[in-house]
Amino acid sequence: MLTRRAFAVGAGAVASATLLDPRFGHGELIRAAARFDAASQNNVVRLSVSSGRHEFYKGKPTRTYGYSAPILGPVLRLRRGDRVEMVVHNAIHFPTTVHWHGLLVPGDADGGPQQRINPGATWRPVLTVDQPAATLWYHPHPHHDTGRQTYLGLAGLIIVDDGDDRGLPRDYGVDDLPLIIQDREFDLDGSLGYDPGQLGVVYGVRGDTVIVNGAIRPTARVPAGWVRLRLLNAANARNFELRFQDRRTFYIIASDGGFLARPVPMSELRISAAERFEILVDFSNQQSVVLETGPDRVMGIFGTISDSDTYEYVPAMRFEVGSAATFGRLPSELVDPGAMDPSAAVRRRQFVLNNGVCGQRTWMSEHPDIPALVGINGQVHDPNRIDVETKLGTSEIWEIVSVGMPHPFHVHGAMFRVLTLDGKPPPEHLAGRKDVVLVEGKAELLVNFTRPATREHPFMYHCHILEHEDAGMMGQYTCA
Ligand SMILES: [Cu+2]
Repeated sequence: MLTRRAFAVGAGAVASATLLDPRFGHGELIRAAARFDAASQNNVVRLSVSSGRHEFYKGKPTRTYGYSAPILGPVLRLRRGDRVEMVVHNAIHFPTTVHWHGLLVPGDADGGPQQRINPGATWRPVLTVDQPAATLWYHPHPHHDTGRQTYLGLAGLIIVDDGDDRGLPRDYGVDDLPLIIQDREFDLDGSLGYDPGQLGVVYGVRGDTVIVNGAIRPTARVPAGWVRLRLLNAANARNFELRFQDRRTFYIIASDGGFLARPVPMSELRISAAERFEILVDFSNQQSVVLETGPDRVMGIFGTISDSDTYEYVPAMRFEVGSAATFGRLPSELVDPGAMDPSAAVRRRQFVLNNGVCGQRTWMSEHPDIPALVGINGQVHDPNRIDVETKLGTSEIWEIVSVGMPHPFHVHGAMFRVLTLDGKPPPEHLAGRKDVVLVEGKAELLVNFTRPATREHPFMYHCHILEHEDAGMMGQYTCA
């Protein structure tokens, strides 16, 4: 019988995380991933947006933000079919919002910039969970302050469980591990500050240190069998290029919106800002292995990840393998994604994502401190302007064009399928249901509108480089 035990071991897993190298900080791998099982709390989940202190480097605590934690937040497990009341209290000194990224809920529950939670206030949306199993996340979305609040620690994972585990690993904290991957730049005293500067606004804020679940180069102990990793890129801007140091093959089983048609073998995976992938990794050879990331290739010299400005790969974390195998089988099929039918689209729209590099046309940013030059279709975000009106229950083809540099494009309140990337069909691991995609040149997306949004509470679409979003590379749409 399947029991809650599968999701009840998060706390115990803290002890299993160990240190790779004391110079590189703590190995508190699972600390940030304590889990709230909504159903076990009568589907009332309380989150406190709070400030705290966290030691990325031992003995050098720094100011951070977290959801009911010093940094990051609990993994929220929600069950399909449930109605979950979220009770979100803002205990920091700045207005915030909480956006349920990838969760298909109406605009008035989505947590966009309109759902401002002032300091001391509490927001109580009720979320009706009705979508296939998927790995989603939550993060702040306030006007002009999303980059800073996320950088200082606000992000957490959501697991939607639809009751069919498809025989996949699901022993949370043991063979089913969430990995929230980010990059940060620390001062010499181990402190974390957020100061985008002009370069950070143009290219997005990047750091030379990879953190996983809020820890620098942590270690996870895993059983000698197949292990499921739920990867989230929660960086402000960086695309990670992930591979195992021994170049082993792993299998992508799910992307943003849920399972792929079948496991897709790969040995290197690019994961863009806000994207999620679930992968299966075989540890049955019992060899310890390092997960590493390369430079952000699409960013040229601005994409290096090590402090020596090289194009080398750097370690993100390490896996140590125990002896007990738990799960021993790779499924051949996962889910039928259904056919894509672009001919059903009721209209086509184009969105040109501009930023001011490479001699592009410039205009004033909405951001008071930033003379930056970003927008969509020549306009910076205006909260009083509805950019697009869609019809509930229809599909549209959205053509996204990146100018100046590649942009990860995200749509709230809807899932899409990628029809083409630069005129070609997408690779298999990008062919499932998604809510964010890195657009290097041009992409065509078939967007399916299934949730309503009013003029008072519209859905957003935007670049998920948070400094671009804060500076106005964002629009909003209604759905009725
Ligand atoms: Cu962008």
